[in-house]
Amino acid sequence: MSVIASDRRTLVVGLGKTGLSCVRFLQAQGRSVAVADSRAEPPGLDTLRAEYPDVPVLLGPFQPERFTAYSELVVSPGIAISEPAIAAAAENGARIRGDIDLFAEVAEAPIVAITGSNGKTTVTTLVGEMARAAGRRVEVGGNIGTPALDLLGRGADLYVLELSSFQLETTTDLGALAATILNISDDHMDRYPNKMAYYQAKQRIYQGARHAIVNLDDALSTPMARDTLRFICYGFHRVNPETFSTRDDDEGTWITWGLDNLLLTRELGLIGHHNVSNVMAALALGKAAGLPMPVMLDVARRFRGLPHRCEFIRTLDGVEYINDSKGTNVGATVSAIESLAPASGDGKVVLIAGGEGKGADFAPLEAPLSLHGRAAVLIGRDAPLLASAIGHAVPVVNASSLDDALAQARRLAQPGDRVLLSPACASFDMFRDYEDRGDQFRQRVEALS
Ligand code: UMA
Repeated sequence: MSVIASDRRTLVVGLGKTGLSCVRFLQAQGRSVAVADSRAEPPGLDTLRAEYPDVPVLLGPFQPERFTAYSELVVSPGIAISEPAIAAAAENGARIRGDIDLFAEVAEAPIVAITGSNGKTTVTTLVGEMARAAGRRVEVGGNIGTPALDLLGRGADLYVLELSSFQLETTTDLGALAATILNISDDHMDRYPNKMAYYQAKQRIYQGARHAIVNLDDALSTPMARDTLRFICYGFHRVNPETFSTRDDDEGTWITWGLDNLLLTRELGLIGHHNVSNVMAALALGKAAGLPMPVMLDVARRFRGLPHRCEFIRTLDGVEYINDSKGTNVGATVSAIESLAPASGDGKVVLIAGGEGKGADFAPLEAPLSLHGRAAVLIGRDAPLLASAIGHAVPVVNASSLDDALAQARRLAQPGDRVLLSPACASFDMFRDYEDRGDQFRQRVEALS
């Protein structure tokens, strides 16, 4: 079929949450759509058939000759645009778009847009809470869960979107009121040919933005093209005008704006060095969105973070118990140990780790554990691999269950220490998923007496 014959037809590629939201949006606009998914039974199939029985569905391996029949492809984030059938359609003149691109075109309110390799869910949630506390009609979504197009029509006066590099690949001229790349480290290297391609995808968040929120501690956070962007910066120990930063004095470490002290980091409901950075980012985004500082600070004090991400559970016998079950890879666990250690003064970390290591190299855990570790309690299938990687850094004990691990960790910890569940592994050998692992840990810690 020629491009001319199919001129106004759109193919929605992917039938997950995003694909469904795109079909609903395009149908409401009276556009003619078809859907393709490479799986035989994609998750949104039953809903689509019930809601839109007339929408054609192409299932099974993508075929370039079928894709070239469409003038526009709206591609879900789980599918790379380098996919041959998508590349063939593009070659044939089709416009390749994504749900965020469609959203930006019709959004009824300013957008605060957040990406980054780590911390984006925390910052997105925090900015959303700040806006809500300030009385704004805020809608929060994107990669965080609710597809952006499903946020339309709810009377929002502000959108806060978490965006993945996958979503940004297909986004042009987002036009955010405030945008940020929190940080960049290797992630999704199975999808990108190199780190540069991942970085370039993330940089698209700044296209058409009014304010760029720049992390001075990560050069890759800075926009490549500056245009008319206004910068609001943040970073540790860089007291400057128009900058959120930190300063130490006799009372402790302050978060500052320009020369003003705003709040002490120990007042924060979140724990860990990385979360001080996340709070500064949220304050900067909120400032760009016109949120009142006292309200934002109040929320920063109350916000206790998200479950399973360096989540503080309780203090018992002078020992703090932390659930970082989301630490499913070595990098996340290294960061949790490093981030939690400075706040614990003379205290050390008793690490509970182990599970399915997914073939990872555990060696990077050795250095932070040598510095900050009291001991490690190992669980799960790959406990022996972990033991050989970290056995020289800290005393290591094995545990047969989570109960056993907690009992041993409690015995090993000293007042001022932190017991940290951050497994560096997937959970599937012992638990349903990381949430189940974290929930079980939390329940057991809460039951300790
Ligand atoms: N898939 C196929 N064939 C297809 C279409 C999809 O095999 O034809 C596979 C993809 O490879 C992927 C899965 O199906 O493994 C889901 O892909 P999708 O694009 O249909 O996913 P959605 O259900 O639309 O969910 C997406 C985001 N998923 C991904 O980016 C993989 C969700 O982020 C997001 O919450 C949702 O849109 C709403 O915006 C999840 C995620 O894992 C949480 N994100 C990654 C991350 O945070 O690291 C980027």
